[in-house]
Order: sequence, then structure tokens, then C-alpha cells
Amino acid sequence: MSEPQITLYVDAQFISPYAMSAFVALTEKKIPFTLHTVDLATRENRAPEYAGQSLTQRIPMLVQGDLRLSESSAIAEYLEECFPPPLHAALYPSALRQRARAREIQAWLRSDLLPVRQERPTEVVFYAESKPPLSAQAQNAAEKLIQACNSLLEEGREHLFNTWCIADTDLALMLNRLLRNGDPLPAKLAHYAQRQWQRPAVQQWLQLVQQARQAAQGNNK
Ligand SMILES: N[C@@H](CCC(=O)N[C@@H](CS)C(=O)NCC(=O)O)C(=O)O
Repeated sequence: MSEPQITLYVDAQFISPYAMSAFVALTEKKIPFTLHTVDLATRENRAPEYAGQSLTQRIPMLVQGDLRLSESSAIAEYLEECFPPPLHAALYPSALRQRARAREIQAWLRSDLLPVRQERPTEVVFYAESKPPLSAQAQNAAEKLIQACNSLLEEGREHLFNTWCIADTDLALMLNRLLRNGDPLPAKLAHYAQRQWQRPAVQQWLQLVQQARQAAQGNNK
């Protein structure tokens, strides 16, 4: 029996790192899906139509039949089980311990490093906005990120593990918060983040960012 159609709800500005992660996961799996936007600026996510469907009242949300699933890492894990490799591309490493590590990295990036996330918002990554120097607190968090990445990533390695996994996209997003603002990063981490950004699924998201920006600028004229 074929699975019901999938819809992914993302932010209308296309600047949510979590929406991007879910979009990349679906795109990598090559599963057809419909994209719906929710305007967070007008709090459309709190309006009854969306809020009534979403447990968290946040984006991203994946809809498949009567399933409504929020939380980007839960979405990736669900997709991996629903559309498993080798028929579909893998989102996680096949080796148990590497898979655990990938999930650890995803959870860490979503729960820690808040000062970096606040002082280097994704407008820096997606809109090339430039922000003032990091506070001491954010500097500390950036150092912690760099230390972790230095131990995770071997010199010249393109991915965290043997092949790409969804944690690579999440980690590259976090590193790009610093890189795109001109904050210092060791060369191997800068190369890693730049290479990850070339991935076709990420490039597809960047095109959506551009289209949304152009549409918004057109509306402001
Ligand atoms: N841990 C969640 C975070 C989702 C999240 O923070 N979404 C934000 C956009 S980046 C949102 O919907 N904010 C609207 C709100 O909280 O009202 C995930 O990984 O999906």
C-alpha cells in the first residue's frame, strides 16, 4: 500500500534552521512533498487553523495522512524509518554508535549554544546580515562549538562520518552562523561548512530563501 502524500509546513521567510533541516531531509530522501508556508511574523502559527493541528504550534510540521509531526529531528528520524535505506537515501549512519553520535549532535545543536544562536541569527546565514562582535558569553559558546567540531571532524573530511548525514547539515548551519559573519573559524571547519552548503538539497532551500526575499522586497515597493 502506498504511503499518503506528505506536506511540510515551514516559515514563510525560509530562515528557520529547523525548517531547513526537515526540508533537506525530505529532499535527500527524494520523496515528493508539498510545501506550505506559515507566516511567523503575523503569528499565523498561533491562529486556530495551524495551532489546532500542531502540538508545538511551531514550524516545521510534517503532515502525512492523519499524522502531524513537529520537531525537526523527530521528523528526520520518522522519515528514516518510514522510507528506509537502501531504497531511499540514508539520513543517519548505519553503524549504531555513529547513529547515536549523529543524534547527539542534533540534540546538542538544538539545546545549547544559545548565545551564538541569538547573536548570530540565521539572517546572518541566509540574508548576509552583519552583526556586532560576539559578547564574552557568545565567544565562550563559539569556542565550545569549535572545540567539539575540531574533535569531531578529521582534517580534509567532507562529512562527520563516512557519508553525509542530516547532522552534517545541522552542524554546517551552526558553523555558518560564525563563518558568514566573518568570525574566526579554523580552516578545516570553514571548508567543511562551505562544502556542506554546496549540497543540492541545501541549495534548493537557498533558492526558496531568495524567492521569498524577492517577493517581500517586491511587496515593499
Ligand atoms: N526544536 C524545534 C524548534 C522549532 C522552532 O523553534 N521553530 C520556530 C522557528 S525557528 C517557531 O516555529 N517559532 C514560532 C513560535 O515559537 O511561536 C525543532 O527542531 O523543530
